[in-house]
Amino acid sequence: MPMELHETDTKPTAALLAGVDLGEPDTEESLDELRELARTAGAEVVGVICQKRPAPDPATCVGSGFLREMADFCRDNGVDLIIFDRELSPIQMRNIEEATDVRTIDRTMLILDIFASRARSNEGKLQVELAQLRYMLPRLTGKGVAMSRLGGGIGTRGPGETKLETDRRHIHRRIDSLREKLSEVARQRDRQRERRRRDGVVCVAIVGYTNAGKSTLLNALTDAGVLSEDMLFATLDPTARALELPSGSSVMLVDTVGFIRRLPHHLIEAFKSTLEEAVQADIILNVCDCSSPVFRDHLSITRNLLSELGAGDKPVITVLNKTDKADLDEIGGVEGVRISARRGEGFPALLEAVEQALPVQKARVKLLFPFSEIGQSAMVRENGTVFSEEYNDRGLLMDCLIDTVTAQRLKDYLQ
Ligand SMILES: Nc1nc2c(ncn2[C@@H]2O[C@H](COP(=O)(O)OP(=O)(O)OP(=O)(O)O)[C@@H](O)[C@H]2O)c(=O)[nH]1
Ligand SMILES: [Mg+2]
Repeated sequence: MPMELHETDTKPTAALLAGVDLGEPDTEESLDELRELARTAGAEVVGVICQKRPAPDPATCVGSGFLREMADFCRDNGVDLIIFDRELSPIQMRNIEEATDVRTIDRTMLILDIFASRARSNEGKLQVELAQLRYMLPRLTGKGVAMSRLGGGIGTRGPGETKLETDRRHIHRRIDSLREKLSEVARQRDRQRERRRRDGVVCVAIVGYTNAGKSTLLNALTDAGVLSEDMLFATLDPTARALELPSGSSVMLVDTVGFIRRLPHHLIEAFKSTLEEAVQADIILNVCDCSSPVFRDHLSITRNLLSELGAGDKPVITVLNKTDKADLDEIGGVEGVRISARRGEGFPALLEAVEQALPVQKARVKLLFPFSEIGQSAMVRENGTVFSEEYNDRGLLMDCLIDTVTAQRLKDYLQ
C-alpha cells in the first residue's frame, strides 16, 4: 500500500541517507534499516553516504569537506531531503541545512513520522504526539527554530489536527494533558488486565523486531485480520484474540508494536501503556525473521528492550519465523521453535511450547460446601482467591479463583 504523501507531493521525496561511522559494530546494519525506514515513509533513496570519524563534529556532525561533497551530491541529484542515521542537535541540523540548502532530519524524526502516519487509534495518536512534543521541546530555541522547519513533507507529519506552536508553555500544557489522557488509558488497560487475571485468562504476547511476521502469526493462528505488510511498523496498536490450545485451554494472544535498534527513547516512554501489554503478559513469544542475516541481533535487541521494560524474568519462547525462505544451515544452532507463519508450518510445535510454558492454570468457579463439610473450604482459602462467600440454606457458597488441580479435588462441590 503506498504511503499517504502530502498533497503538495507530486513525486516521491528524493532522499540522501547519511551515516557517521564512529566504530560501532552495527553502523552498516543501521544504515540498511534507515533505507527501509525511508522507503516505508514514502521516500526514494538516491544515495547513501557514510563518514568514518572518531566523534561527531559538534557543529555539523560530519566534517566540513564531507559536508561540501554532500552539498554537491544533493545539487547534482535533485535531493529533497537528507536523513541522518543519528540524532542531530538543533545546531547541527541548522548548519547542515545551511551548507547544503536541503531539508535535514534525523533517524528519530523519521521514525516518529512513520508512527504518526501509522497511528489509527486514539491512544496511538496521543502517544505519537507526546513523543513528538517531547522530542521537539529541547530543540526549541528562543526563536523557535525547530518549529519553523514545519513546512510539509517527511518528518513533519503530526498525528492530529493540532498544529505545533512555538509557545513552550503551550507545549508544556499540551504534554501535561496528553500525559493525563494517556494515564487514563493506561488505567483502563490495567483494569482490563486485572479482570482477565481474575478470570484466569493467560496472556501470551507476540513481540519482536519490526517486520518479523508478528501480525501474520496472529492472523494465521486466530483469523484476527490485522494488517500485515512488508513495511516497518505496520502495527502500532495491540490487538488481542483468543487462541485455543490443543489441550483445550484458551489463552489470549496479543500482537504488539515492533522493536528496532536505536528506538528513540521518547517513543519507548510515550508507548509505555502499549508496551505494557507485552510486559504484563504471562508468556512472551520473541518472533524473529530468521531469513535475515542479522536475526541474532534482532533477537538480542528485543530481549534487551524487554528487560529494560521490566519483563526480563518472563518465560520467553524464541520463534524463528520465515523458515520458508531462510538458510536452514545458518539457523541450525539456534534454539527456538521454527515456523513459517505465512505457510502455516510448525504451529503444532509452537502451541506445544506454549502449553509447556503455561503458568499454573486457574479457573474462576463457584463452590457450595454443605454445612457438614464446610471444613473443606479451608483448601480454597489456602490455595486460591476468594471473591465472595455467603451462607444460604444449603451451606457455604464461595465465588473464587483456584488452580485446576485444587478444582479437580473439590469437583464434588462445583456449582
Ligand atoms: N516468506 C515469509 N514471509 C513472511 C512470513 N511471515 C510474515 N511474512 C511477511 O513479512 C512481512 C511482515 O509481516 P508482518 O506480519 O506485518 O510483520 P510484523 O512483525 O507484524 O511487522 P510490524 O507490525 O511492522 O512490526 C509481510 O510481508 C509478511 O507477508 C513467513 O513465514 N515467510
Ligand atoms: Mg504487525
